[in-house]
Amino acid sequence: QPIGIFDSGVGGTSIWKEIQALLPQENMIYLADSKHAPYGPKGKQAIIDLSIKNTDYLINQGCKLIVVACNTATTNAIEFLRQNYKTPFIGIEPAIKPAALNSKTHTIGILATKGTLSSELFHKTAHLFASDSKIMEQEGHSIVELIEAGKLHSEAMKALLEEYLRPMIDADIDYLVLGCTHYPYLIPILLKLLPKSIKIIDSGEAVARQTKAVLTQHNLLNPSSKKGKSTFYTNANPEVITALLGTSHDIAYLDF
Ligand code: DGN
Repeated sequence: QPIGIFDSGVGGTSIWKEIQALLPQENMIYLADSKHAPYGPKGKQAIIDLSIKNTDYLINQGCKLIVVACNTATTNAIEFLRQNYKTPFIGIEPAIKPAALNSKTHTIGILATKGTLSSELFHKTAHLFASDSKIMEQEGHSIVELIEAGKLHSEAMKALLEEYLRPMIDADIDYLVLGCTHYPYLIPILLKLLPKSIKIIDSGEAVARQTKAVLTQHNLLNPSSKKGKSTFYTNANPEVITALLGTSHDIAYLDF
């Protein structure tokens, strides 16, 4: 039985990478709902409806666990999904807690989508774990769209990031939290734009560890010692995923 992963686009493949590295024997099916990306501006009910559609597809493929590899869908829909399906769900939230715990300047930056930054769950987490820190929030307006259009390494992206990072650098943040699963692909660009004193963190590894823990707890780990197989389905141009992951993967167009 495979692990199912979905995102409002190609960004969740950054989470797939982490799970694959930790659990190489697992089979996985990745669903990139690029056609409806970004989910952020759609509102809660629409995000729940899309999450149901993605979940039903993955469950029909026999998935034993679903990873909601999207901060926006997690904050808006995971509660509903957990209440309405028997399958275990893993979600992703911005790594505010480790950033705030380790910050020396007590000032951290977060780059995330509007849907995540305006959510109740984000505010709760920020209040709980970062009440001693100043949080510089920046909405990553247009970043997801550029990545979905295959323009990760473009001048437009660099210019946007420079604009978004400037106030954070000026405010002396020492941690930058990447609160969207598309953003780990920005790391090589960010490293060139940020002073060395600023560390970048995301939640990918934590999600992989949590996936392993929940599979173990439910006795669902694949006992095979053979390398698992991953299949990627996208309802947009498959080339965008190929550009991120390379040509050695099974990536197909699916109309959903
Ligand atoms: N990868 C999604 C996330 O982590 O929030 C993209 C957000 C979106 O759909 N706007």
